[in-house]
Amino acid sequence: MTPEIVALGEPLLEFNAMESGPLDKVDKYEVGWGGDTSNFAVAVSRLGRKVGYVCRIGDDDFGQTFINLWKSESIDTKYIIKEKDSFTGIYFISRHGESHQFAYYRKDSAASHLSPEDIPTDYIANARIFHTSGISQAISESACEAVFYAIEVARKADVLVSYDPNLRLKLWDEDRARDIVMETISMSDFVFPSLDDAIYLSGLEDSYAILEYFLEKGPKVVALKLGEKGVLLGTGNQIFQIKPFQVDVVDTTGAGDAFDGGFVSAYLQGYQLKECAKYANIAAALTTTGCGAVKPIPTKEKVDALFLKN
Ligand code: KDG
Repeated sequence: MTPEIVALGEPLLEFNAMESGPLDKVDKYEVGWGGDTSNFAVAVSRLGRKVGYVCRIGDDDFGQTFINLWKSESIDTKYIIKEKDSFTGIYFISRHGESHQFAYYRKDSAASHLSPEDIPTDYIANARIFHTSGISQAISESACEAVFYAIEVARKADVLVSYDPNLRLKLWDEDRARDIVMETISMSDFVFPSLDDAIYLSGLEDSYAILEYFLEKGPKVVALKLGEKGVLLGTGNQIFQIKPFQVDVVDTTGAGDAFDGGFVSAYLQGYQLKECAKYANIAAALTTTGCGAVKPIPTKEKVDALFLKN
């Protein structure tokens, strides 16, 4: 049976430096899981919705830890392809206080070999929401084609398309990135850019102007993630300001992915769009209270309780 949400992208094993500073000075890392769309799938599942993940992984131990993670998180793994003689990508996080930078080891990874032939068309066509990201498009040309093909399948079947531009300019050429991301935004229903990505893509500074710029391209909903300033939500004819949810921030990795997962989960629970943004904002804030992309993603019980109180 198809889950209500299907996500497509690249999982990456995470090595998070346990001390601030450059990686040549670090001698302790915490190992965790990452990859924006896999983080999204974990968030959706912890928030009580059924989700399936589509990707390629290597036939290595790191690929196996992902299978173990997804199974333990009740994420459907039916369309995970284990590629023989290939590897699962990894990244290191160097920490600078609350902020961080990624060093990737992913070129030619199994996930970068994704292509349109890997896309399970019926699986996506029978879902309610399909989610993907700019990172999934950046990793290779064939993966980018796979993303566009999956979006077309979703659109033809009236499945909502959810998209996080997640610009990683280390991974692809800037002009190509801008063209592809803007084209994808125009094909999506829900778009979840961070403020930095939105400023870069639009060339604008003002959040309201940015929102208008994106909404004119066609999406039904744009939630501009403003980090410590909360969220600005545009829905075609209305704009809502969602105030930040105060927490003690430890590590912001994965917070944007948890936001996306929180939004679509709340949407499927039947919440109004403004409530979805508020719910997502809480899920994202809680994700910053621990180290790593996946470990701190909260459960439905935790987010529900805070949502009802605030
Ligand atoms: O949002 C967190 C992700 O950026 C992280 O898990 C790594 O997917 C990742 C990437 O490609 O940057």
